[in-house]
Amino acid sequence: MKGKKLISVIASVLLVGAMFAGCGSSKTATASNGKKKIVLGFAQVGAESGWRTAETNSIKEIPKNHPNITLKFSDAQQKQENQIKAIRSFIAQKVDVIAIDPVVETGWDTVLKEAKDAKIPVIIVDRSVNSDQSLYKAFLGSNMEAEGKRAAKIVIDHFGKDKPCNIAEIQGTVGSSAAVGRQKGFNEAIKDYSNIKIVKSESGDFLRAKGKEVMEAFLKSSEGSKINCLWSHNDDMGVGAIQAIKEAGKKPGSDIFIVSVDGIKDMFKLMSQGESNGIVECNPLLGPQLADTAEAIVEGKSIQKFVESNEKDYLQDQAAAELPNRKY
Ligand code: GYE
Repeated sequence: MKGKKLISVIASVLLVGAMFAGCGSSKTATASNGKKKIVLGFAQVGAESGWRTAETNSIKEIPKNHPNITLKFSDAQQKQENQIKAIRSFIAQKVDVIAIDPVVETGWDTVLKEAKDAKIPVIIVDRSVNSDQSLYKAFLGSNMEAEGKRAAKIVIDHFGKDKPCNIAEIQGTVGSSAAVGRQKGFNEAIKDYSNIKIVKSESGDFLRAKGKEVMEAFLKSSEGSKINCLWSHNDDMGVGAIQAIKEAGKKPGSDIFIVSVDGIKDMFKLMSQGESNGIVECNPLLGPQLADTAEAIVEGKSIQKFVESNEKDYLQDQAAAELPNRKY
């Protein structure tokens, strides 16, 4: 009896060992918090804006609150080829989950298929891809088109149906879902207002310095003197443009009505000083959601495919009260 029991114990130990051996190293172990150990590779866009820094910080916080998660972080400096390289290296390292914040919408099919073939689940974060939805497990982020519509509503509420509104648009990174979606949503919302026109439009690549340069050129152009509204796809470019407006001897927030997206402290500060008019918030604090989703996938739990962020809009008279609450 005793001998048989011992043999069956040894057999089950061997069996369990064999089962784990097939699962790859990090999946075998449990962390101090009792959860499965996960290696998460995150392919970040770059460090182009205050929003991006806030998102990076939020994601880098993950291992503090989830000791079972090890983060491998890569910064692509706004170049898709660098992101693809990072993803391939995560695949080679056999990470458990890959998260991608894709700089542009197109060109991901091949590398997403490579991850799928390697049986590594992918989560798309913040910006979307236009690849087949079967190539990733979930998308966490904002509805960019809705953000464009929300920005347009602030402009429409101010100018109405009669006041002439000549808009200078500073676009984000060309081909990024954030720029494509925001532009589409905004243009759709203003199309029935013949008084509201986009007179200038150019990309500032979501960068503060480029936003300033682009606005300087707009103001110097032949349409410069009629611009009375600025629609900036992000706050940083708006902050740069405000500088250019002041240097051109105009008053931002009154001579030129200003709306931008993100909700960074710097823009709230300017708005509380009367130098901007509306902020469409876009939530960069995606770390906690990303961690929960990665865990759920690894544990085989069912997850929501599209998780949209919760966001608000702010007008000038709300800026001072909101400023101390801003987390980024
Ligand atoms: O608005 C901008 C950043 O993808 C939502 O990227 C993000 C955008 C954000 O550079 O500031």
